[in-house]
Amino acid sequence: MNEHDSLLSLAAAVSAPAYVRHPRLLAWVRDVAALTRPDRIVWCDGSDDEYNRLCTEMVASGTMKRLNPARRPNSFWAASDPSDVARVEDRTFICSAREEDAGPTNNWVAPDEMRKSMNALFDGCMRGRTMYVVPFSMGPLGSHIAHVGIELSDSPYVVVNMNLMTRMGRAVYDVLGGDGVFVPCIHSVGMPLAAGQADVPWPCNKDQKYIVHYPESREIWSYGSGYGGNALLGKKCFALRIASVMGRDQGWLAEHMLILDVTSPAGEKTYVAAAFPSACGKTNFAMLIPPAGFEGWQVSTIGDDIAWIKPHDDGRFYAINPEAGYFGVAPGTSDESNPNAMRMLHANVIFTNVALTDDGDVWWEGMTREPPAHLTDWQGQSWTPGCGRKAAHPNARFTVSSIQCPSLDPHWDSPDGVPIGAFIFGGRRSDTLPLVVEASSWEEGVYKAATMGSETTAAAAGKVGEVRRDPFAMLPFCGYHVGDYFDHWLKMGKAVAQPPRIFNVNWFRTDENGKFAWPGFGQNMRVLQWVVERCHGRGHATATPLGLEPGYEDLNWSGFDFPPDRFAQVMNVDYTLWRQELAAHDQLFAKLGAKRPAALAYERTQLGSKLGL
Ligand code: TSX
Ligand code: MN
Repeated sequence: MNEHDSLLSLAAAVSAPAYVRHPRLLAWVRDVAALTRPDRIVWCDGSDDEYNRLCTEMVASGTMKRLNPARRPNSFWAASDPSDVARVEDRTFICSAREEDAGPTNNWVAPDEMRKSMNALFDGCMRGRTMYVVPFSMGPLGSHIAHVGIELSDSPYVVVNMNLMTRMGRAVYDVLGGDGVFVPCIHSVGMPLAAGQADVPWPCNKDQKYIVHYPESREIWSYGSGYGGNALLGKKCFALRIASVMGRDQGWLAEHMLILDVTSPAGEKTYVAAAFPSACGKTNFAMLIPPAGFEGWQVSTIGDDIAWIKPHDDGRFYAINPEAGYFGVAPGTSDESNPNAMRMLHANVIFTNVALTDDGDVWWEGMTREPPAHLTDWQGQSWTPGCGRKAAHPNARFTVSSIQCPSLDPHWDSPDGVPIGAFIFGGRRSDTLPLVVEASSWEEGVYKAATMGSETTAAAAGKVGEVRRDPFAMLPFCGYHVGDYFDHWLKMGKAVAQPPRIFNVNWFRTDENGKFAWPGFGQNMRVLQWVVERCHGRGHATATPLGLEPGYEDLNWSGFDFPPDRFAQVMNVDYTLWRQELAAHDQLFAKLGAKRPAALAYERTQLGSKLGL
């Protein structure tokens, strides 16, 4: 057989459309189908017809409900199995050849051993189901910063979510051509159907879940869950865990960061990338609306979760948002916390694990001050305000395409990316960290990002108020040894002539009564303006032991009454607390052993002596 004929017979064997001309991809699909035994293979083209057809099928099968078109046009409600409501960090594995390359923050299993387990689990696991072939680009199609993935999944819910969250569809095959590189992503809900066996609304495997990454061969295998980051493999698995390894090897950064633009009244644009741990309101910050006193200022959104950042010839870093949609936490989202998000959710949304109103709309805790008098909760039970249960699951989500975001930046889809002026690292700390501080050097900024932490809230596991270290907000997402990751960041500061300035922020300082001392939300614009001014060599700062800080007069208080003594409170540094804080840093670095970069050991010594501790 000649090459053309063998391509045709390979394509015929897996019923591929003629526009797929990639022998390695076809052979991989054939091999996965031979292992998992789906009843049929469907090649997804990303069209609206396909999206509508799959949603209609899922309504018929009971996986989704169509919301009242008068209230929430073209939108759907899905409820997961109660055992499948979040990412499963203890079931997430980095299977590098050497255990040392996974490091102390990841679960590791030897790749050979894991492949044996995966081959056994995936053997026949798609029986009775359809295997969808989902081509997607993380980043603008054909961008030099973007990368392609193909997800094979037996979940139609995954397909429609990938349609909203990524650049998904037929055009990806044009980018791939006959031998382009793609990250193979295999996903199964892990619940094969015997002949005649009825399906359930949310198939998953209650007993076995595995989220497996092979960093050297850049493959993802996910089993047993249909939810979020466990199943939409372009997001945390590819765009963070696998991409962080690609970035280490190729000289770029894959980060858990939002990207926003600040445009001044004079039209000066400054792009900012910011990392926050969970429960800090990242999506709210990405869609911030400047408050009274900031007439003529504009904040626009490039992304709310992930940034891929590359050094550029002009001496700056350029960043893209690899995603094309938002998979956001619904509870807490309201006209007060995030009006842009509420407008974005008016139509064309998939809601998962929120409550249903009696007139076929959605509701979640924090959406309105007064809850409706009656709801159907996320588990389908009748709900009234006094019943003692939450109506929506705390990790309930919306899935929506970026193009619906009212504050979307005009350059959000630019293949070149946007030039980054500042990095911001945030945390949730009731004390210890001031409202804002600028690092005096790249190395000092890396030290602070490496040691950042967040106090746990009711939504997270563990004791409330406990500080959990979350370096760069990447703890669950770094695909290699976190000590090597710090080292990579130190090196990247030298990859560009003008590295961005690095800032730390903390919106969550409390007063003597335990109440939030900073109003947050839109008022964070005052901090953001100071950050932007500093990036342009303007704006005043004073050197302190923790870094460069604004004085009261250095922030713009126009349109807002916030007296100097309250500002002093949110900027206050308590040296007694810092003794404990430094001890906690030392504990963190002790876990790195020989992988602790010398530059960070130096920064620790400097900080201790500046604080006199
Ligand atoms: O998202 C938040 N941001 C960033 C907004 C751009 N949240 C919500 C966090 C949970 C996801 C915040 N919560 C922020 C914040 O800046 N600050 C706070 C704390 C806070 C909560 C309520 C008030 C004030 C501060 N309310 C009143 O002062 C009335
Ligand atoms: Mn995230």
